[in-house]
Amino acid sequence: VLLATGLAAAILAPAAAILAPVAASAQDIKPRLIRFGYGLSESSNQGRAVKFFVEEMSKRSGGKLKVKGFADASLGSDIQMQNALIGGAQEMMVGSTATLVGIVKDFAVFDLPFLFNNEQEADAVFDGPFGQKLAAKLNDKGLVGLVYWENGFRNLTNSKRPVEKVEDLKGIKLRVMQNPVYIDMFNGFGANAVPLSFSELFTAMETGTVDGQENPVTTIQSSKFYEVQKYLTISKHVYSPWIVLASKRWYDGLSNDERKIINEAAVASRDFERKDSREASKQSIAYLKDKGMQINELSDAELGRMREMVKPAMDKFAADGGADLLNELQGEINKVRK
Ligand code: TK8
Repeated sequence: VLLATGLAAAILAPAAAILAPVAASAQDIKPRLIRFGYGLSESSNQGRAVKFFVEEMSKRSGGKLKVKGFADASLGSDIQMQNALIGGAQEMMVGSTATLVGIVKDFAVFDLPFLFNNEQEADAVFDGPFGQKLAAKLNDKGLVGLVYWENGFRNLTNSKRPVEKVEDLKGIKLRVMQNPVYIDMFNGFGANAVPLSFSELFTAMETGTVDGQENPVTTIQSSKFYEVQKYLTISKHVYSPWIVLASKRWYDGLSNDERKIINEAAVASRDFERKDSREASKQSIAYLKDKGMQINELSDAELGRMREMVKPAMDKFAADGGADLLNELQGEINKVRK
C-alpha cells in the first residue's frame, strides 16, 4: 500500500504542482473549526487582529480552516484558556505572556520594568532568537507559541487621586496580573497589589474591590475603564506583549500544509496587529481626556526614583535563578540600541 501510495504521489506530484496556484485543494487541508479565545472586546485592538487572523486563515485555506473568535474571556481567563489548550479542549488563544509564568517561569523576565525604551527594541527582541527561545519552552508544556503581538506600554489608572510621585500610590489597592514580578513591583512602590484575572477587573473597580489597575491606553479605552477610573498616569513602566498560542496536542495532529497556513497567517496577524495598535494608541489619550479622565505624565526624575525603588524586585528575580536570563535579555536589547 505504501509503495502504491508513493508511486501515485510521484505520478500526481507534477500535476499537483501545476494546479497548486489555482486550487488549495491540492494541499492537505481538512475542514476544521478552530476556537480562538481572547480577553478583550471585539472592538479592541485584540479583537480587530483576531478578525484579521480569521480572514487570513479562510483566504489561505480556501475557506476550510474556519476560525471562530471568542471575545471578552467568554471561553475563560488567560490562565483558564491556557489550561484548555494544554488539555486539547480549545485550539487557540491570545493573551498576556505575564500569565504564563506558572507554566514557563522564564516569561517573568518580560515583566521586569523599564527594560525597553520603545516598540522597535521590543519587536527585535520578541521576533529574534531570545523571544523564539522562550516561546519554544512552551512545547514541553503542551503549548505552541506562534507569534508575539503588542499589548503595549502599561500605564496606571485609579479612582483615588492623581499619581504624580510614587508616594501617591501608597495604600492604593491596585489590581495586577497574576504574576509575582508585578506583585513585588507594586508592593515595592507602596501600593497594595491585588492579583486578579483581567476578566474580573472591571467589576472589581466598579465595586471598589480595587482602586486601580495598569494597562496600555488602548485597553483602558476599549474596556471602558474610564467609566470607573478618574486618574490616568502615563508611566510606561513595562512593555507588555501578547502571545498567540495553539494547543500542542491539536497542532501536532495537523498536516504540514495546515501548520504552514497557521504559521504564516499568525505572522501576517502580528504585522497587522502591531501597526493597528500603534495607530490606535495615538488617538487614545485624546479620547480618554474627552471621556473625563484626568491625565498626567510622570517626570523623568520620578521615573528615575521608581527605577531605584524597583531594584529589590529585580534583585529577587535575579537571585531566584533569573540572573543569566536577564543578562541575556539586556544584551539583546543593547544589540538593537547600537
Ligand atoms: C487580556 C489580558 C490583558 C492584560 C491584563 O486577557 O491582564 O491586564 O494586559 O491584556 O491579557
